[in-house]
Amino acid sequence: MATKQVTLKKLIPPIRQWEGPKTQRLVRTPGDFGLGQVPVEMKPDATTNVICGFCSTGCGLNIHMKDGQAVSLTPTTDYPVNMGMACPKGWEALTPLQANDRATTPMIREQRGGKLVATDWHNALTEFTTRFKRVQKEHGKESVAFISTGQIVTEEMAYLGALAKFGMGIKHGDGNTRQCMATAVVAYKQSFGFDAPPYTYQDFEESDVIVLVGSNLCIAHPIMWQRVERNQNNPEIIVIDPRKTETAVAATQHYPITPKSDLVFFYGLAKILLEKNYVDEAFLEAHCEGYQEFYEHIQKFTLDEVEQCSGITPEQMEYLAETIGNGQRVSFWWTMGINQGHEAVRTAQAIINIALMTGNIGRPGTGANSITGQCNAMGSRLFSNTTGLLGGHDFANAQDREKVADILDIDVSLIPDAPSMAYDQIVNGIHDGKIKGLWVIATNGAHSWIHQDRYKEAMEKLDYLVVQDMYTTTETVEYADLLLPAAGWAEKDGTFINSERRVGLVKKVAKAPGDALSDFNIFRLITDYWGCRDAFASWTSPEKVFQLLTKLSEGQPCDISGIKNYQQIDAQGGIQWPCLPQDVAGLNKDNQRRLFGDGRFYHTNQRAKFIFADPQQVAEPTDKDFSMILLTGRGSSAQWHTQTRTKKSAVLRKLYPQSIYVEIHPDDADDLGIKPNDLVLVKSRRAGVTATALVTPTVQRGQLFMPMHYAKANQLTMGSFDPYSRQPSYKFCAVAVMSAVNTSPS
Ligand SMILES: Nc1nc2c(c(=O)[nH]1)N[C@H]1C(S)=C(S)[C@@H](COP(=O)(O)OP(=O)(O)OC[C@H]3O[C@@H](n4cnc5c(=O)[nH]c(N)nc54)[C@H](O)[C@@H]3O)O[C@H]1N2
Ligand SMILES: Nc1nc2c(c(=O)[nH]1)N[C@H]1C(S)=C(S)[C@@H](COP(=O)(O)OP(=O)(O)OC[C@H]3O[C@@H](n4cnc5c(=O)[nH]c(N)nc54)[C@H](O)[C@@H]3O)O[C@H]1N2
Ligand code: SF4
Ligand SMILES: [Mo]
Repeated sequence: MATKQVTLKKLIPPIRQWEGPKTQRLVRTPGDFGLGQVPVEMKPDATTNVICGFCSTGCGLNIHMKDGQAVSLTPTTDYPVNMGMACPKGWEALTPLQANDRATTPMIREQRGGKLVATDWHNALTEFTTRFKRVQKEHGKESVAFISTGQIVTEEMAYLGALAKFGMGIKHGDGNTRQCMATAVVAYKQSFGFDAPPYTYQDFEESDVIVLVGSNLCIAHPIMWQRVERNQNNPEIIVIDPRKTETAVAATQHYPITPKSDLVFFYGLAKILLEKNYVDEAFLEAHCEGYQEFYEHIQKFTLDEVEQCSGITPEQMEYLAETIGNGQRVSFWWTMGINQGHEAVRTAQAIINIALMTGNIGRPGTGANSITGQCNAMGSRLFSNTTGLLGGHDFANAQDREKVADILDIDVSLIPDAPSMAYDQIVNGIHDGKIKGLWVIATNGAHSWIHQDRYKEAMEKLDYLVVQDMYTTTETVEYADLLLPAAGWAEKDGTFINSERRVGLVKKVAKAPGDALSDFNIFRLITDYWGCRDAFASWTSPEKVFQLLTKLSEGQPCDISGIKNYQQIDAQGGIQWPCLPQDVAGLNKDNQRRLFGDGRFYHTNQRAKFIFADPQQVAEPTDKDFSMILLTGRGSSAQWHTQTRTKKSAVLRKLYPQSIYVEIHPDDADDLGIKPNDLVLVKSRRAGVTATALVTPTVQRGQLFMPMHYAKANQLTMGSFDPYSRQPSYKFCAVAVMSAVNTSPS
């Protein structure tokens, strides 16, 4: 093993006090994991299909190898997701692997404020173990937590969640999927009885009416948008979004609603659908419950009230209702404009209710469809062992705990009997002194978490912070006491689950640089150093873990026990869940599956529930000092989140502005004396950020839009959360804007 030995200053407590394995060859070493080797079974000049590691669309990419190294890629033509298409990020996916800020060796910060210095894996993992164990000893086991991700393979996130909770005695762990999908998870569980997005992408092509709510598909899911474009039914495409986004421009109807008026809007819509007799009584009768109560609830949402609240006129609402009511196959899709709100779960359910009452579910071209975000958000929802127990199980359910303990061959007492604290509660826990140690894996919270300064203060308060990432320069790494260098996408094996529930394969086609290891192998090493190898005896390779996960899924709605190995997934072009053994024979005929074709939902009475509530005010309404609404979200198809990967590509960098900008309506700009490209100061109650003004009517008067890809955007946002999903409300806070022509950019 190549090691850069550094003289470690007195690390407290000294390494010899560590209570881990005591044998001579203590543990497996990175060399045991084939560090830097390409898989033996891959021919050195082969072309092989892997799933893209950016968004949840899950496109297939053909990787072309030369001398055992990935040299280029092209979108896979016969993959049922993308059919030969890819967006700019996909085309450039190999480039970020070559960046010169890749973490190539573990790094330790000997003192706060000092530099990270290179060390070897043995020192790093001894430190990891000693420090976290010490925190647990001094402050209780629950004082160490982890924050994970929707961007590593399912096998890795399952290993992480299991290792942390069953091996290290960590009770609290959450992921960046909290920022993203938590609302859809809770909405589906309550309405359908399980977290089950019902659609297949073919539905984009089979609808005659497509309703996109708070979703900028052209930018955020460009290849899903391509699927819409392939629709031969000349569909009505309806966009409900405060901004005239790229998607809204391409739509046939755009309803520019006032931000966060969705709940009133959809209740009002439900009322006119009812009045116009567009209700599918037979479906309600056979497959739903709670409709009568819902019927009474929506009576108070008159069209006048809808107009007052959302800005959409009664005539527009009638037209929308008629389009939906007359549609034969209407599909409803939502993303972050809904999930990231103060009453997000009830809003998502308001969309679900409309699909149910019009009978638009379970048939081709229909559905109440939450689009996921990250490449493996769906994997993390089912298998990360954070909010839910492995395999879509429930920590609080004794039978579920028994089942999981039995399959994993561990003592059931190792499984916590309650779900973990949510991300925001972990951050609060740090502020309150309850959480003292944090392990962050494949997420960059110091850029992406809401109310950033408060997050950064929390990082400073920790006794010990470990960050596991591909790069040395992320905003979160700046706070790390220890950096564990991770291999990235295409440098390791495993599976992702995409938005339409398709399990797809990721393969090692490139060597990770230096001593970087796959997250999977890092977890294996930690298993040894922590001293809990017995509980993980069968967790020896990603494929073995995958097989464990298929067993864990048995009997669940997400049952994938029909999938026996990776080769089957590869041969099939991905496999959607559920996939029971008896489904396998039919797979070749139709590689598309949607849920609820039989009208049976996952509640014990098999009925879908109507769930609703009275609308609530946003946490921070505008006032005279902060009179404008700040919206945030995706800026371009070439930028990915906190940009640790996409900014490494010269090609992608040409496709978006390099410095932070804010969209402002021309009339507001006029009133404020702001000209295009002027510097402006955007102020919220939390911070002031200088940005370039992009004067454009894509935003409405009184509203601003700032892309999340620039680190400062989240200095402005306010920590408000949906009460059920605890997902942050990134898409609303009150700000003021003023010219800052004479100030230099911040
Ligand atoms: N290029 C690119 N693609 C990505 C990502 C990326 O970073 N870059 N990230 C991926 C991830 S993880 C995710 S979660 C998805 C996100 O995908 P999207 O949700 O489509 O993207 P956003 O831009 O965050 O938000 C969508 C829209 O919500 C609107 N909106 C704001 N407030 C409201 C409101 O109150 N009501 C309604 N109806 N709409 C509102 C915004 O104007 C915005 O146009 O994208 C994925 N794809
Ligand atoms: N204002 C505002 N903020 C937002 C949003 C918004 O709309 N507005 N959207 C939110 C949403 S939906 C999301 S999903 C989050 C995303 O927020 P983050 O998860 O913080 O964003 P990423 O940049 O994707 O961070 C992923 C990190 O993992 C690292 N990484 C990549 N691959 C690997 C790997 O294989 N192993 C390891 N160990 N590390 C790896 C990357 O280098 C990067 O540092 O942002 C949220 N923040
Ligand atoms: S649409 Fe998403 S999955 Fe497809 S190539 Fe682009 S980033 Fe990758
Ligand atoms: Mo997301």
